[in-house]
Amino acid sequence: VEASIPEPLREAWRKHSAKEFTNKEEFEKELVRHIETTLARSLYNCDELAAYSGTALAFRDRLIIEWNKTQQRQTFTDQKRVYYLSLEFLMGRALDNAMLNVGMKDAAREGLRDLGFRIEDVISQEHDAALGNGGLGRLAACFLDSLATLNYPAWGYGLRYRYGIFKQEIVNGYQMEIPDYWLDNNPWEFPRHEITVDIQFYGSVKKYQDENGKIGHSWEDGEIVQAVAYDVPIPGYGTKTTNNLRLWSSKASSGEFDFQKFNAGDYESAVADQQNAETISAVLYPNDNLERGKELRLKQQYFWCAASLYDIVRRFKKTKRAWSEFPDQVAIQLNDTHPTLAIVEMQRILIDIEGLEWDEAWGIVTKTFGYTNHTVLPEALEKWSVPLMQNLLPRHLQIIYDINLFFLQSVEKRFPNDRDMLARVSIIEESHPKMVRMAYLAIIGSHKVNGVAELHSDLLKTTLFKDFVEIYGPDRFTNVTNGVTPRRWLHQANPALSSLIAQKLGGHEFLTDLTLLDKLEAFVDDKEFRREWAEIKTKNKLRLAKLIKDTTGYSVNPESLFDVQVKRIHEYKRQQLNIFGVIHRYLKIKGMSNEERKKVIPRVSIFGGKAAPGYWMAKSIIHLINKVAAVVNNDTDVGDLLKVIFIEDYNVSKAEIICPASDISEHISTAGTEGSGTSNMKFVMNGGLIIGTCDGANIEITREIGDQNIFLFGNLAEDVEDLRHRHFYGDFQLDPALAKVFKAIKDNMFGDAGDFAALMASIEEHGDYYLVSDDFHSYVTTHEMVDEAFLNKEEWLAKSITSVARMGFFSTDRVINEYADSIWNVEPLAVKD
Ligand code: 6GP
Repeated sequence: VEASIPEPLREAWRKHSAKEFTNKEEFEKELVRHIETTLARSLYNCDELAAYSGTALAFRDRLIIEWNKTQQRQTFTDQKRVYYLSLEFLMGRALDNAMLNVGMKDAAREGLRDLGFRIEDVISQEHDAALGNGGLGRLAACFLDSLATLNYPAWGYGLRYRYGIFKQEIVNGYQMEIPDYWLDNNPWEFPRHEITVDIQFYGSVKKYQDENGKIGHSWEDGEIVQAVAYDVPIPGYGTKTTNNLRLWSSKASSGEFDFQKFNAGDYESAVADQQNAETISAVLYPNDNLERGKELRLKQQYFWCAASLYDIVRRFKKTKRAWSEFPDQVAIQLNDTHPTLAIVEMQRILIDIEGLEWDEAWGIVTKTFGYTNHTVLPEALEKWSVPLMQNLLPRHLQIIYDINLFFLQSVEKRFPNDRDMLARVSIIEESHPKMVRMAYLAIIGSHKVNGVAELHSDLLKTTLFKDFVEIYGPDRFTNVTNGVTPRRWLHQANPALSSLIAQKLGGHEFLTDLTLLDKLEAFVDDKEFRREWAEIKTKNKLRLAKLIKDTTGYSVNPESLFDVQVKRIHEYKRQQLNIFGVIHRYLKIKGMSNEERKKVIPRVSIFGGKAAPGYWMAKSIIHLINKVAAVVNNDTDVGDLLKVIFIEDYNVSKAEIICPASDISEHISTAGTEGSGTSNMKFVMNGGLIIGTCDGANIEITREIGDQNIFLFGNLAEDVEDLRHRHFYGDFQLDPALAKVFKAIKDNMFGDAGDFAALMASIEEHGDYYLVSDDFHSYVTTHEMVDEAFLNKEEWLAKSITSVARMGFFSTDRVINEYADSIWNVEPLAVKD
């Protein structure tokens, strides 16, 4: 408040206060001004990149004006805010989204055209903001869009990685990882060099007695690293609300440490310290659904949690409210267990710094936090070694032990003499070394725990967190089925479809109330509508065919059935099942007579996705796909009947081209392994059908769109354990059709079979954990049904339209409203003009 301009002088300010451009003319003026002054370029020196930067800066001005007003409004009304803590925000590009959300894309298109630029070329200059791995990070990005669109007072908190997820190149069929330095020409962030927090690591804990004889703990010495805030404005669609995503960047503290070294003439080591500090926010860990327990990762987690909490607490303290009101003002959502240390840090702030008693503090903490689990895969569940934590965060480890002690005492009371139960639910796993089970800590420190689809949430309650359901009762555990934002995944990715729908429904209201799509069903039998629907799909397939040509050199026929599987490469997601299916198809075609070949539905099998750099099995799956592509695509005997494409460097902006272009997409994880899946929703929303297992949100998609509109196959989740058990005891027979596929691979049809030996052995010899063989027959016969159905164009179109009409449930607007009602207890803040 002390920095504000005195009231009598504010008139001068208001007279010149920044104004938004509101039409093409004003946009052009801003564009040219930014290019000439901010960028120091001229009309003789303005390429597409400069046009992009100028356009982005003009829109950034608009966003930041509304950002300022939104923040003032939220501070003034001072109602409860939501803080979404996520180590990943997979945002993709910002410009197109900003133009559509503020509703000025047409003005920009015309303004750019006046200067000789095509808006599509300008938009594609932008580097993706890829601060995430896959589903979990993209979900966070969709949430931010919905939070702003629905006018919730909400902040995202994350890390400002200098390197996002690596860029993938395919060299001789192998994945290579290239660092993704993305911060040059990034106009979307505002550095806040004045907003810094000192974060402590290492050191030791001293116990002391204050003047009243009360015991306290102080965390002393160690290293200090500074967190600097970078703010990214998040515009809502069709609203003035512009929320904030605050990303922390690490740098050496300017405190005594360095000065001592400088003064001692130790310049080099002072600079080395600085570099050391900067490594904390240097790089995103490239693992999806896999944890590696690296110390630097734990440092990232604490650094980001501590900085964010300091910020949240500072904002709360300005209101001068009693601590007991904290949970009425603040809801903090933990995106997976990555931010679980925030629970411990909050308890530390309250007891060590603010002087509250343990019980009162713990009551505040548990009312504040909610925890979302995204996976049941054991290899993804975080555990941190006790010695590592002891060294890095000595006071936090003590607090964790205390939390555990009080928790186990309460369990003991409820379940006397059940030692097994105590061992099972203890936050500390009694292994060598001992480990801190972060999911258990997150459950104990939160008032709500949710899974991300019905089946997933049920599995959490009946398997992973079963004991905790007994201890706390079922009410702490809930489900919030995922969604996607229709603004990016329908309107932005598929403008033609969005405008056809708007034409039929009389406007774009469906973009903020997706249930309105159901009105489309009335037009299913409308011949002209179907024709337009089909034409849009064809154009989208042509757009993808061009991307394929430009990036792989292969030509594909847009009349073919486009069959797409794009997502992180993981054994549980079973791209291996898909590529074995493709080989099966290839062998079948090779064995056909010319007459038989005439009946084959031409198909393009499209893959995309990154493997974690250390995940060998996933990398060999990518290798196999590329080897199969090289053989099949060059086999003139097969021609257009089958093409295999691996699109390298799958990312958000490629997804925007791929999703609208599929006829069918594959969501074929082993039943019970996929939390939800969200690309399944994107594909269906764009009129693609899906082939999938009864897993994750596929089940709820089926319920909504009807089982005649989806191709389901494979074993059910309830049978998986039994099958695995049987395999383990030797009861396993390789599916005969799959055996032929393996034979072809072993005969070196796709290059050196040795390269794929481990992949085949995992199925033939090592128990087929992901049930590839068990599901193979049902998978290939279901694909035959897909071919059959595709023959009947009219039926297919009816399925496509009906499915889109019934996808209203899968908007993140519905998701966010559910979190707001059942977990956060927050209200939107109405915006008046
Ligand atoms: C993913 C799940 O695998 C996916 O099924 C879900 O749709 C998505 O989260 C969003 O909820 N999980 C991750 O990406 C992950 O790394 C630790 O989980």
